[in-house]
Amino acid sequence: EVDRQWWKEATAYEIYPRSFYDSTGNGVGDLPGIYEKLDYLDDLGVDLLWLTPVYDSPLADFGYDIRDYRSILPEYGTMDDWERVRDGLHDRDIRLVMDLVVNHTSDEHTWFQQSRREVDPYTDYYIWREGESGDPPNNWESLFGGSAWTYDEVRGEYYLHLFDEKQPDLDWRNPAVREDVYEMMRWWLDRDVDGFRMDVVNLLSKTEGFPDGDAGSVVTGSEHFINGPRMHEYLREMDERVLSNYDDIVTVGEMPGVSVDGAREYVSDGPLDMVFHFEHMRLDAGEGDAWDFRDWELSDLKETFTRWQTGLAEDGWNALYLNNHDQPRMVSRFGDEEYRVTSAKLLGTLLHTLRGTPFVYQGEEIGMTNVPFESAGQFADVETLRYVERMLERDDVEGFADISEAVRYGSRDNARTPMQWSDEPNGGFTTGEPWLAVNPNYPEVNVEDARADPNSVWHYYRRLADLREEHDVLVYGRYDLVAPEHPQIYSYLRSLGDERALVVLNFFGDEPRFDLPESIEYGEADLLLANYDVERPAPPDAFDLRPYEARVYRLD
Ligand code: ISL
Repeated sequence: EVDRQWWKEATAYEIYPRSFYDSTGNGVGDLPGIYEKLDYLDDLGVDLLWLTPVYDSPLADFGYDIRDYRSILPEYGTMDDWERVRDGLHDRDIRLVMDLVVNHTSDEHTWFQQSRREVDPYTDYYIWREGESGDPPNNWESLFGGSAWTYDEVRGEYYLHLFDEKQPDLDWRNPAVREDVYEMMRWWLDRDVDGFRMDVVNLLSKTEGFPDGDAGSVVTGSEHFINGPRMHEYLREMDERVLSNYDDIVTVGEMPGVSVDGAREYVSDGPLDMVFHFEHMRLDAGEGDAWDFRDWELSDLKETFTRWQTGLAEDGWNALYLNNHDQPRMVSRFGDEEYRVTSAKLLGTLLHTLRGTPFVYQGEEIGMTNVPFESAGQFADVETLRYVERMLERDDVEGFADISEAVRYGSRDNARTPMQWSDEPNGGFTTGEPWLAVNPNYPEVNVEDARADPNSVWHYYRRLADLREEHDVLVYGRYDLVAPEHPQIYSYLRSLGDERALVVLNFFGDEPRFDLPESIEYGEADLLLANYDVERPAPPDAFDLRPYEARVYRLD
């Protein structure tokens, strides 16, 4: 029996508003800009839009540092503009999910301003501790590097921030904090929001007593703040007090450091429908810090996806993504810029034919790539800037050149350069100076050209969205890995009743042979989609694949 849900069938799209479309010429994307592009989203086949933060913010982390949860950043527009976007989406049957960032606020939020002055009831809204003889209370590190504690002159104590020092962590142990958050969530849900993407939601609870963390983990202290002791209690309470009172909404929890067993627990016990995990984002992680990269292996990639596909087969549901506003562009990471269009289609095929809800990140649908950054001055992202700053202070680092390779590959700014709409100056994103320079490849990589070319990544994504609508097996079918040992090909079979779909993906630039295992029997085979021309397709029993070739067959 299939547990049908609209959000399982949806194709989701993530917008990073600052970089989507600028309607005013000030170089910054905005809500009226999104409004102008609603038909674009509809044409692409989007059913669910995740909007990253548009709330009032001093922009230390470009909106993930919220100053006021109930107002829109003037640069992005007004509440009326937001309502127009919401209504325009709903008119097109596209649901709207907002970003819920409640592990921390901005230090400019009135809660923090009053907390640091010990004004009740805000005194205990954040996590304040005295230092240890002039040092921070413990050795915990921020996910952006450096100590997770900053001394506040006003209060004369340290406060905890798992991200930037301008993002103090709320104290979720305080019932008044939780009640304020719940009230804010109701405020948005009463304005017809269709759900939330919950930012780092498994970081809300910290080990009581704030003990030192084990040295040697990627982020020191993380065993004390990832999936902490009261996580399930908080989420159950949030469900009771807020989410269970609204029908038909969807919730996605972003969870660094969550395992598949952990994710299954979260989604079967509490308000979360799906989880964004990070295991496939660690496939190219080295042994060192977050900026230590190595080549990923196809065997690890298959193993990781397969574990999540089977681990959430009975309970739970995968939220699928290959890149987002925090990650390098997927073509540059898991594909091949030399085969930009073909490998973008290959990865798109993976994203849309695994079991789960695919989340497309703006620009992915035209195969946008990483950026050829040349100097430290070209970055805007706080995580990148802090890392560069820390590294340049070290004696063994002479200059940017020593770290440029890692930074160029891993910086979140790769994902944040403006959307490339056309071959006009600045990719048609703005008539002014863009807040972050446009990728210089915009004359070749842009929406206008992609829409005019029937063989583009854009049209392929459009077909992938249709394919999931036409074939239930691609949404609900079970997943079985095929030819597990193949060194170049990732293949799997999806099955639902008598319906079966076979996916064959060549992840490399050479031309390997695929042999269908004899155990998979069928009468007729029908080629549903491929990223190359396949003339008179032969049955998929045995064939040679071209570089980065992807095929999806229906088997009867
Ligand atoms: O971006 C990362 C790796 O480069 C992650 O460590 C990231 O910080 C983590 O995925 C959490 O991300 C979310 O919360 C952050 C914010 O900066 C990110 O943009 C957001 O997606 C803090 O709110």
